[in-house]
Amino acid sequence: MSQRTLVLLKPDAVRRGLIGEIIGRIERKAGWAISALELRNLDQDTLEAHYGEHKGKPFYEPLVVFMASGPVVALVVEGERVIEGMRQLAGPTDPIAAAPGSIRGDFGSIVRENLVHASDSEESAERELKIFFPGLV
Ligand code: RTP
Ligand code: MG
Repeated sequence: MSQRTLVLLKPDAVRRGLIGEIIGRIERKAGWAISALELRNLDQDTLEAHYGEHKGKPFYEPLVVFMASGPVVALVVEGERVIEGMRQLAGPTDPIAAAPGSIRGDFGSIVRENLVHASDSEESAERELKIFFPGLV
């Protein structure tokens, strides 16, 4: 089942020079392809639309400040079961709980600065892709 998902390399990943490392892992996955890619700074409206589900939670404000602290790389990745697969590649939200071999498990230790975002369901992917790549057909 071919799907599309939104991946963000968060500002910590860009600052730490991990763009190539992370994109390399995505590229090496058989049957997946990157179909859009852009380095950009996220404005408040985009962040509110993207992380609106977390508004009101204690981590929301610092999360938005962090996500606006530098450029992110936004990617569309498509391929076989890519939504579930990208979540597996990223690992759980808390990098200390993430297994070595996953992106968060290999490179992270802080819950907020956990390197990557990946859509968590088909509905989220559809919603998020419209926010970041509205021209996508
Ligand atoms: P994401 O949406 O970024 O792919 O991450 P996720 O699904 O694994 O985690 P989610 O619950 O959606 O949380 C979104 C992001 O908020 C930050 N966070 N900080 N307790 C905390 O300080 C806390 N909890 C979450 C993380 O950057 C998380 O990825
Ligand atoms: Mg999430």
